[in-house]
Amino acid sequence: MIQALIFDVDGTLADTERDGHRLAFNQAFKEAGLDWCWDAALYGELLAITGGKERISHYVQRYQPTLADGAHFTELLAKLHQDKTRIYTALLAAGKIPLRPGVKRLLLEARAAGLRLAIATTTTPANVTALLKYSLAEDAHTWFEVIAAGDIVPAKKPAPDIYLWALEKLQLKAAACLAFEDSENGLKSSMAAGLKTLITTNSYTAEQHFSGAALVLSDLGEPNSPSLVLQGDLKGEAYVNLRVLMNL
Ligand code: XBP
Ligand code: MG
Repeated sequence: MIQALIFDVDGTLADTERDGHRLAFNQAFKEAGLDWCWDAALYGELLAITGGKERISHYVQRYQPTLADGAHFTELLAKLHQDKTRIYTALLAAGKIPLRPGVKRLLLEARAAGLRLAIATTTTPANVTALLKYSLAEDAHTWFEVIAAGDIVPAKKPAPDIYLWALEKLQLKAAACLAFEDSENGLKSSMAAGLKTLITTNSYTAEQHFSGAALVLSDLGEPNSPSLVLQGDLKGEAYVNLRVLMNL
């Protein structure tokens, strides 16, 4: 019997990457006087590296190698990421990043049915609380019993660490939970933690491989705009509701 739902954040709760995180990275680079500009295509490549700090390091190693071994790179990296997080949370506070279809509806249904909620994400904790507060509800961070985010685990997705940490805090076995993800890195992480996983894709992940996922959909859907099934079977339902989850 499913007792808890564990949600990824970026790409799953909201489509945050192309028009959110990416713009914040670029603005932080500009404020630092760097002429780095991650266009949508390059950012799609860089998303293979999870974690903003790790992503910047990867970019520097690949495209700005002379900077990579500079003595001050560590400080520069920390400052760039702090600035980026400030800029990104301001974007969220301005209400610029809406939730994806069906997310609020399913969360409310799950809460009404007494299901426990958790988050397992690579992103920085401040980004999670800001997204929940400004795009879901003022007190929405209290809806989630566990918010497993960012650097609290040594290895980011696709490693299972962040999901194992969330399961530990929930004191639940993987079989009692369902994971919601958007990317191949995320699916690898949740499956390595033993979790049945529902995927909703987006423009950056639509072409990725999701073998092993319980369902792959365009989104969670709404009564007036059904989910598109890309892999698996909604068993006659038009969008993801609790019946769908219990039948997985
Ligand atoms: C997505 C990520 C994060 C974000 C950027 O996390 O990999 O790194 O792209 O956020 P998930 P930070 O899909 O697991 O939610 O800069 O705070 O890392
Ligand atoms: Mg994601």
